[in-house]
Amino acid sequence: MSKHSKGMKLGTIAIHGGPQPDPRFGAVNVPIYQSSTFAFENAEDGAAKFKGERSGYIYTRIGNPTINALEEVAAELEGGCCSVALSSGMGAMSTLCFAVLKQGDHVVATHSLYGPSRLFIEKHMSRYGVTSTFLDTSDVQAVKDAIRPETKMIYIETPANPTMLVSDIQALAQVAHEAGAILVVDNTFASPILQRPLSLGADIVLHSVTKFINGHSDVVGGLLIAKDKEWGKKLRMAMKAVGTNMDPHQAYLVVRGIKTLKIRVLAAQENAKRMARLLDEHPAVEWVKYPGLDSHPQKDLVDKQMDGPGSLIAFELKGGYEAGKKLLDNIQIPVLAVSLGGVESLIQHPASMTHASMNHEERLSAGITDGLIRFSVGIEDGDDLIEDMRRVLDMLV
Ligand code: LCS
Repeated sequence: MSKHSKGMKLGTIAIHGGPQPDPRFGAVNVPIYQSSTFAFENAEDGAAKFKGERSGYIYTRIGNPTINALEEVAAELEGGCCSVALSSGMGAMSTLCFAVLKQGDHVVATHSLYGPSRLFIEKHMSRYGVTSTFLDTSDVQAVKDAIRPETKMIYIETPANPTMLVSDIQALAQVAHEAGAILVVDNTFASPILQRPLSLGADIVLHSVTKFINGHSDVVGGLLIAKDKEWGKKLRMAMKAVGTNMDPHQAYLVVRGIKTLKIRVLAAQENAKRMARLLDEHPAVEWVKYPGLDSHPQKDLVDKQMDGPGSLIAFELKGGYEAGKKLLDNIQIPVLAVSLGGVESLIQHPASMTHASMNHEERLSAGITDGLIRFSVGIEDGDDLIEDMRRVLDMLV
């Protein structure tokens, strides 16, 4: 923790957190230590570092000063003890599973997860003897009922991709701990600016850094942040073993992106609030799910555990998928692309894109209807975004 961010609020930590300025020459921005390996002072020094008796860098898969700068600021933002930076959000997911699970274990998870995250647990971990139950984790009793003696992890996305389902972190942490399991929260949609799961009892937080944390749609990356040192060590050991580490250049860009995390998240949220109101009131729209609307099914919980509703909106048009296709093909400012949380607005169709790895039945039972459109509202001028959307919606009435 730098002396400039100690005990400070998130907007200050995002800018001054981690080992800044760089201790060697006082560089205000963390240098890119683009080196795969680090020289030992002598044979005894190398042996001591390998034994863990002396701190210092050995090899970039194990640790690197630029990557470490990102890990430190991320841990400070989420209020964790430590973190590991991974090559992608899916790298974080696989590292987590290798660190936590073994043959015979059981996982309870949100039914509406990012498609490949669900696929990883359901189809890949099952080959190693791990079983799983996917359900509506906003229903705490249903989660309790799904717990088995061998349940090791409750894994939730809240808000969930792409349904915006919100689950009660505090209640589920209690359910997990009573069962001798851990609660892991994918905090990608909220970012630490709007939600800090570790302070609500979660054990580990996962991020696709690709999204808000980096924020400029130019890096793919992941993070795992642990509440305590035990889990921090296990995650690092798994990362070393699986080889899912981040690259120093990637880490440098993410540290740079984090400096504007707060203003980006808040600016996008302001635009999203306006956009959700427009969609909610427009006759071409069948329904809207946005945590900032009173109609959101878990609105009270949103107000309790989040500092704001964020900038992701799910909606469906009255004309279903056919009308949705017209919207996607005619809207001008939002880019028709997967991913989310960048400075630019991104719009996509989950059933045929991000959640195509789930079958139709699985999608419907998770609330991912064929006509659902997911809109990640960016930080463009809000008037332009609203004007653009209104023009296309008016065409569809
Ligand atoms: N968790 C969530 C909530 C995600 O949305 C994603 C990616 C991941 C984990 C995996 O992260 P990655 O490996 O891509 O960095 N979500 C995407 C999406 O909704 N569209 O494209 C990617």
